[in-house]
Amino acid sequence: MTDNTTYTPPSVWKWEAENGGTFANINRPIAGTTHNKPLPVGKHPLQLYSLATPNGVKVTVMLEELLAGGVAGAEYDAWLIKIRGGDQFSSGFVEVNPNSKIPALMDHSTSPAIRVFESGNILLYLAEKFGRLLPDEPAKRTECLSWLFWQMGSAPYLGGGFGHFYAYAPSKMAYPIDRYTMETKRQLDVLNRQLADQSYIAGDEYSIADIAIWAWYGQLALGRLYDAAEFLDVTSYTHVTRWATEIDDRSAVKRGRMVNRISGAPQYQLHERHDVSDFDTKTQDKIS
Ligand SMILES: N[C@@H](CCC(=O)N[C@@H](CS)C(=O)NCC(=O)O)C(=O)O
Repeated sequence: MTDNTTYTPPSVWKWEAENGGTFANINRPIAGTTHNKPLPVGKHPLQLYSLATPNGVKVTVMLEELLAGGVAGAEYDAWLIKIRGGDQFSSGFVEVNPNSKIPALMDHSTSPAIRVFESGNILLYLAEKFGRLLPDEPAKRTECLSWLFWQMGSAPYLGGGFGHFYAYAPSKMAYPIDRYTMETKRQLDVLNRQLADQSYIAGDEYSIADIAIWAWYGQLALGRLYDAAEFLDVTSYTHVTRWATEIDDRSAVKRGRMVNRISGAPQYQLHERHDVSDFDTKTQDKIS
């Protein structure tokens, strides 16, 4: 295996604003704000600032699951953050998440309001706040959290590694694609073995571990990420496919996937969600 370009790193790396590839225009080696703009605040206690990427979908699925389970306190406003336009670098967004990544949540039901960032922590925060989707019993709770943290540690190899080099890099390079394909397939095999003789990731109960892992690996198995289903032979992971399909059929998951979505079929794009009726009246097919 050879690559046709080689690179000798300089003694000190310097930022060249455009390094090529998708997202090159928003990648920066510095943190902080690029412009002053406060975030909007709606009528509900929970204010979500997000986009329907896998990390964003985790939170909207969680909120829709809570609402479907009768938790009225989980009503939320979901505001759209267009990351390709740099909304994550506004002063308002950086106040909620100094890391400038979606999703970010404000809980205004407390005084002072609480900011929550990192999708895994948002799931944990909501699960603890409302006493749902996280088992109480210590062994089961720890198993669930082990898998939640597994997802947070593993998905960067799938998204930032495999997805970046397979789908977004300006040219296809064998070395990183092989490296991250190997790891992605290993991760799918970890999940496949885990799901071989139990219904859900952390046992027999649907939990935040399923929500987090489904958003990445479930959607990968369903052929929705990076146009890579055939390349990764995702259907060979039969237990993952069974589990992914079952979760995909949940009505809260169908709703959660629509929130803050700005691509795909217009009837499944709900750019902002401020009320449950928005699913019927404010999708892009109805308002554009
Ligand atoms: N570990 C973070 C990752 C969040 C993340 O990577 N968000 C991406 C979209 S999926 C983002 O906001 N990217 C914007 C940027 O990199 O500037 C989480 O799980 O919340």
